[in-house]
Amino acid sequence: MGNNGAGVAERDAQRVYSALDGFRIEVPSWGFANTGTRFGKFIQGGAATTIEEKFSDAAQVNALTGASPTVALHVLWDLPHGRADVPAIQALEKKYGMKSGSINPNLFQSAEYKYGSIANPSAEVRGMALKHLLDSVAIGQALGSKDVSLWIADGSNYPGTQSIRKRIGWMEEVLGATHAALGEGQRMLVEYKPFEPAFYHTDIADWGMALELVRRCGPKAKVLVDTGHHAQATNIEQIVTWLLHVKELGGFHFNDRKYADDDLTLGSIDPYQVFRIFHEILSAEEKERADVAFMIDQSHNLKGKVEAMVQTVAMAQELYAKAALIDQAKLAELQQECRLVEAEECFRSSFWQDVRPIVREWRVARGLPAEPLKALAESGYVEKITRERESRNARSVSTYA
Ligand code: AOS
Ligand code: ZN
Ligand code: ZN
Ligand code: ZN
Repeated sequence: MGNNGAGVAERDAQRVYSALDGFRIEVPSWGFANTGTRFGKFIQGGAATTIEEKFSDAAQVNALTGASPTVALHVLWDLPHGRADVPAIQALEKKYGMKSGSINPNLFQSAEYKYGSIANPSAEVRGMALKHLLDSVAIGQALGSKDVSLWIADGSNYPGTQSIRKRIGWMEEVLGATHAALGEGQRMLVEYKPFEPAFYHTDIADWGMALELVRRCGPKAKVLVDTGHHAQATNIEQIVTWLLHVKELGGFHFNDRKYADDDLTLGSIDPYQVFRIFHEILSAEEKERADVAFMIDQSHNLKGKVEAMVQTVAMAQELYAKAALIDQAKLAELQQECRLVEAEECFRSSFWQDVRPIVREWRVARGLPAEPLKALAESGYVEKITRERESRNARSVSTYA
């Protein structure tokens, strides 16, 4: 019995170690910047206002968790001069020991995009959107980053005001031309979202539309699942399983939500859902899951930016470790024999197992702090950046007043 217990503990530790050794999750540059809601922006003394500060914060998260060596960049906010900024970004990569991750074009902020970007009725505006996409592809190429990650905010607010059908054709054209420009090893990820900013129809509203578009584009286009971009009660892990099955899952934007696209901390509302998604990924074939990019897309307007990001990565590691504990062979057998209650117990007992001791051991074994959040507090990093950045952030408050 005692031996058996030790054997189980050993097996669990092995599963967790190998899962966490391979676990990477990208942090978003915009997650360190001042953000708010449509009602206003709350300025934080320690928020990053320059690309260097974002790299510094991301590097801090990586140093504490060992899981986030890449930072997602936003073309307009981080590379306002486009390709000309590439050498500066490369210098920051070197200085902070980080790599540029996904490149995120911005097709939603310019006044020209009022009626859409790649689905705008105006050929001129669509041309402008395409040019921005091609610039983004070139930036990705120059930085050696793999993914150009597209979120298309296009849509309309009232029935009958736009031709949904024509807009499909326009999107196909622009996305096809973007795909054609992708270099060796580059991909484009297409994100869907049911509403917001558009409230009647969004041009890429769900995974069916995204899947059809990426299939028409070609092999380098894949679907991106943002966990906050579904109608309530949607079975997200089922969508994930389908996308894995048809080999079109490119990656994730992880976050949690209570109501809509709330962009809250991963697992803060429904950790069981994250566990279920991780389970589907871990039970897929190695080659199916190899190319799935994990990214965080969160916006913390009340929590401290760096603390929230460390908390998120640590949470992701714990939930991934829990999913890795599932006895896949045993579960398959129980499912096959339709032993329902036993199958459910096998599944959920891994969710309820406290993996924190093993994860802590893994962190120490890999030369990382046992408690990333505690280590952050002890490091004084947040106080230091707040001192350094406070006055600049205070000035940005006055521009909002
Ligand atoms: C918007 O709702 C999407 O989730 C975007 O992925 C994301 O917030 C954006 O790409 C940041 O530019
Ligand atoms: Zn997103
Ligand atoms: Zn989201
Ligand atoms: Zn979103």
